[in-house]
Amino acid sequence: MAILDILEFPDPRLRTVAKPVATVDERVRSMIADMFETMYAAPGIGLAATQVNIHERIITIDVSEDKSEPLVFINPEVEVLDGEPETMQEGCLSVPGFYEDVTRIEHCLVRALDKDGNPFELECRGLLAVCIQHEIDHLEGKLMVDYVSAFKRKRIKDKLEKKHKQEAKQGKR
Ligand code: QAP
Ligand code: CO
Repeated sequence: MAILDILEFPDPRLRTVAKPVATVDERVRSMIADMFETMYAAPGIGLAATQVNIHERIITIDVSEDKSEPLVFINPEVEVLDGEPETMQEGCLSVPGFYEDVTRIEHCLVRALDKDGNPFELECRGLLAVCIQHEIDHLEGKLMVDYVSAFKRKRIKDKLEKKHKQEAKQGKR
């Protein structure tokens, strides 16, 4: 297992549209193990493969209090169930230090493959529903910052670019 580097906004690689996983094999399961290790170490509640520069449709999530409920979604499809939009403050490991209001439907049905390649369905509400939609956005090259004003997005970009320059100077990147 390994902790992978997480790409940070405005890295253009975060805009890649991920490809479906053709076969769920040991190669895929090994990437999933690395994604969980990376997500738990961060610590985060959700990670899309795109964020660790793997452009395949894989998501790891654990929204439990004690990090005891790992969920894997391969080739996920989401169907919005209720028309009830909810606004929640979201964070993102690829946009560290920033939390922004995003409005999403908080009840959805997800269809995906599990780590053995078997199809399953999961009805999601609340934080899990929000998180899965946030992570599926990553697989489409879409980011939380795309939901805020251009002015705010520019400010976030400038601040993160400044941080990246400082880290480069200190040999961290
Ligand atoms: C996505 O995000 C999410 O800024 C998962 O400095 C978050 O795990 C969906 C994190 C909230 C819905 C609601 C963010 C860690 C983790 C940071 C995360 C940071 C350290 C974010
Ligand atoms: Co994110």
